[in-house]
Amino acid sequence: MGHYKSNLRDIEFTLFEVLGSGELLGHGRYADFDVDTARSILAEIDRMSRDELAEPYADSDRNPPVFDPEDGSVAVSEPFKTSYQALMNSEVWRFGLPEGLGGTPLPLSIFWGGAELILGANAAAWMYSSGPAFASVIWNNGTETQQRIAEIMIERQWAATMVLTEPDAGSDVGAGRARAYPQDDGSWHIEGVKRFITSGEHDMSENIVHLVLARPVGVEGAGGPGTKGLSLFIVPKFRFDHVTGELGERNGVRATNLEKKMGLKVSSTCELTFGDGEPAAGYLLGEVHDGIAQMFQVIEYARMMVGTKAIATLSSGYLNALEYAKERVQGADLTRATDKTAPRVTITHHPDVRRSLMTQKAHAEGMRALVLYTATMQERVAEAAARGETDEQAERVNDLLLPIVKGYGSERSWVLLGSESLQTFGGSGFLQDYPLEQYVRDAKIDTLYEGTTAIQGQDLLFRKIVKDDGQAIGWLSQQIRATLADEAGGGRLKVERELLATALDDVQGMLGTLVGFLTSGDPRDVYKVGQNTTRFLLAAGDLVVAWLLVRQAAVALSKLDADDVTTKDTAFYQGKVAAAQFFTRQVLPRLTTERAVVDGTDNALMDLDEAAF
Ligand code: ST9
Ligand code: FAD
Repeated sequence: MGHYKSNLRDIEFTLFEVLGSGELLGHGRYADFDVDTARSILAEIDRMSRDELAEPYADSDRNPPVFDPEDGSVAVSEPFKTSYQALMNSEVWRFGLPEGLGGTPLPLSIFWGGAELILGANAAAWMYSSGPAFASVIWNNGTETQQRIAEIMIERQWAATMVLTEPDAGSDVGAGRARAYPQDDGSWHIEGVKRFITSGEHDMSENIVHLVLARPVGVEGAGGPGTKGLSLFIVPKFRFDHVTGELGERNGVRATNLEKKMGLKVSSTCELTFGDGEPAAGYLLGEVHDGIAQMFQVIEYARMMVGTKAIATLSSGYLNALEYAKERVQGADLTRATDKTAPRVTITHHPDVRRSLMTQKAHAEGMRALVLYTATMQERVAEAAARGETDEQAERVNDLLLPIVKGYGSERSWVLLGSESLQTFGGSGFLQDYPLEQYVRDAKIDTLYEGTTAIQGQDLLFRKIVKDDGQAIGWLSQQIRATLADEAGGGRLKVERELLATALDDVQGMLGTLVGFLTSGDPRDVYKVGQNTTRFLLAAGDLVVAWLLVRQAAVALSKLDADDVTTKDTAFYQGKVAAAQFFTRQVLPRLTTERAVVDGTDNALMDLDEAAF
């Protein structure tokens, strides 16, 4: 059995029984699909994920890619290559592409449901296989010639990367020093050193296309300070004929280091040096100097992906822990703890293990709902675009939720994987006999790349709430209030609704306090905000997850009321109700304390001499 334990039942429940993802199917762009087709696609992705994709998970951790400093090459292990090739051959990547580029339309909520399965089984394979997705960014933003490059990338299955970070420019992308020099033939020469580049070098595709942020030199109206002065360049590893795709000479971009990492080892993380003694030719994307906005199209997708990866890992961690707990016999039932002759029981009988398991279940399933709900916003945006319209509200709500998916999703997942999922195994969890220790190592990165949690917290508060004039969060609060007023589930969810109402008040109270600091007129009060952005991000995440769990519980209760519910479904739906009850009763009350902390914030921390730390 592979390491990966998927939860297709919960994905399908959330998509088709709660979010109504099936309603888009059977007409318009999705005339060829019905819910059964969608279910069979997910079932096939599930099978592939548990089999071919999960297969080399441990092996590729123990046998990570090997760097040859002589020629800057990176060799990936054979078992991983087989898995990667299975993913490429499955062509699931077509579901994410524009139709003009050979894409197969699929509602985005179903797409992200499938993505969870792949990311949970082998996230690195998904990352290496992102060439087609990157091609779609070139397709959407590029000139006609560059659109042909996008087609070539698909035809020849080229890999691709996103290249922002430099030794002195991590969170602060605008501090980047890489330069771009215009050439007479319309191309550019890139010079500089980038670091931490995922899939920056490997031997699984004949070419790698780097999307590189660099500052143009000597160009009027471009190349100023900060992120706005950055432009986005297409820089291939090998030059190529832009019509036929035939490879030409090696371009001057080389891997000059391969990082040795705590986890996610099979994903190569490279230092890339551009233009050191040989020109690194690049092409300005779309012939416009709009680099940071173009790169954020990639970043938004990647933040969704990272949050989904984290949550998928927690879900599999939980299901592994559950299986272990059902079999591990240790100790007597607590009611007979003093009776030394009492029969020994499986650890699922111990209240503390049950607390731990339900903590994992409620978070994993609630955060899955968060991912899929966010995807329905992206779906609305895409559907409107297909009609030649814009759905501004869905755009805003998606923007609001992305830092929660990424920031909250990764923080909660990584912490719970260590503190609860691994812990359930006792000392065995610390061993490589089980996947948990690798899950913990592989999931830690999710709080770091694509913007650290601190950056997600600031993004949420300053950009997605304050700059948005509170429009998206106002709309979301109304949705939560609608659930509070709703009778679904009847009196059986009365307590849960009351707890949810208190949590909503707490989060709104926190926000009110933070906005008060911002508008106090004292410039130093922004420090009080800065001390609380991560706290607020996590509180907002708890609130949204609780809301979605209560909605799920209401659906589950109505299903339980039906006459024809099977035994298996009864257990499933009871589990959904239990998760909502647990989360609202055991997690939400903490928000009242968090609110008190926010309200009581002063600047003592900022006044403290650094020497006192
Ligand atoms: C990394 C990769 O870590 C790790 C995993 C790699 C996996 C690879 C596989 C991924 C597959 C991807 C495939 C692509 C598929 C795509 C398909 C799509 C169809 N939202 O606030 P300002 C923009 S990579 C949108 O002043 P500062 C906006 O244009 C490294 N846009 O920022 C704005 O202008 P305006 C990741 C946003 O103070 C402009 O930026 N590194 C957003 O200059 C300036 O905004 C990081 O993530 C947003 N949320 O710079 C860096 N925010 O306001 C983290 C900004 O006029 N650091 N823009 O609209 C940050 O995010 C910083 O806050 C900062 C600050 C750099 C933005
Ligand atoms: P720093 O920015 O130096 O941050 C250090 C600490 O300070 C963090 O805790 C951070 O939260 C905090 N901090 C920094 N600034 C602020 C602030 N203004 N307010 C509050 N706190 C702050 N980059 C790419 O371009 N492409 C890739 O493909 C890619 N893949 C990666 C893969 C891996 C395995 C790793 C480790 C990194 C990757 N990165 C990639 C880089 C990644 O995005 C950065 O590491 C990340 O954005 C953080 O930058 P940094 O490491 O320089 O940390």
